[in-house]
Amino acid sequence: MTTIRRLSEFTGVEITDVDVRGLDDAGFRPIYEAWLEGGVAVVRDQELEIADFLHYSRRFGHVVPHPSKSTRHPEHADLTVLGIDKFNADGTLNEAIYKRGAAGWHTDGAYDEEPFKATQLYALAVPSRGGDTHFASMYRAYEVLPARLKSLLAGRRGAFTYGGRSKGSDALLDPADRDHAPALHPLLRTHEESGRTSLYFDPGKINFIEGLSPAENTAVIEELTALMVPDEARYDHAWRKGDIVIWDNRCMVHRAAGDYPPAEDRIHWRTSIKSHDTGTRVAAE
Ligand SMILES: O=C(O)CCC(=O)C(=O)O
Ligand SMILES: [Fe+2]
Repeated sequence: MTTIRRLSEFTGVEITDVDVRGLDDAGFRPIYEAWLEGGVAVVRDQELEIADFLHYSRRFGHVVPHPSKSTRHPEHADLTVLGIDKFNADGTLNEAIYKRGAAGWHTDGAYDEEPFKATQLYALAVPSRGGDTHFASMYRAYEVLPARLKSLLAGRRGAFTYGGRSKGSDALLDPADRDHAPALHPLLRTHEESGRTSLYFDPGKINFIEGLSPAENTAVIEELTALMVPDEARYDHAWRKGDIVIWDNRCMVHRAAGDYPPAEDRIHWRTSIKSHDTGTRVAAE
């Protein structure tokens, strides 16, 4: 009998006593509903082959190839492999691989007109210490946002690109896939399934907020970066081998801790999931 419990007040649910390979629609429904409610769902103790993981991922939406072609699985374009090829030919650590997702709080795919609905990871190898993934509810961020910022952001869109305002942060993209026009998204976002409002902000991908002067932009982006994650909105996930973790990019932010011993393996399969079958803009060559 599937067991579901909350992991923290605002973020995360844990699901145990289930084998996702054998789920029918009735068995999946409570998992999906708990995920919508908690924003992050952790399913423990799974033993999956690639086909099982892809099949289970497709229950949440359309699995699409991620624009970072260099880290796709060679036989399955829909699958990214995180944490392999971590060392360069000269033995130095490849920081873009090791620190992937660790530059700061972010939401996956904000650079796309249709950002990823969800991202799902499956843990194949877990280091002896460190390597957590941190999550935070942007519903909660919105709730406690100062009224001044709520009214400033209401009706405004942010302009997002893969590399944002800093140079070099698109190192995992092929050169031809860089420099796309920004995608515009409302900064206060209504979730299409829950109907709830969240903050939608990504400090590493935002370029500017519509209608603000350059000085106001810098000030507001810095202020949002500083306050977007209230302590109580967080859930830090300590990985166990066999965990499946899925997060809702529409209302959650996350980051990798990026702090595990580099000589150890930390390997995940990852799927990137959209609501609609549009593919990713930069991947649609
Ligand atoms: O490896 C992690 O903990 C998260 C990496 C990340 O940000 C992602 O896969 O989107
Ligand atoms: Fe990410």
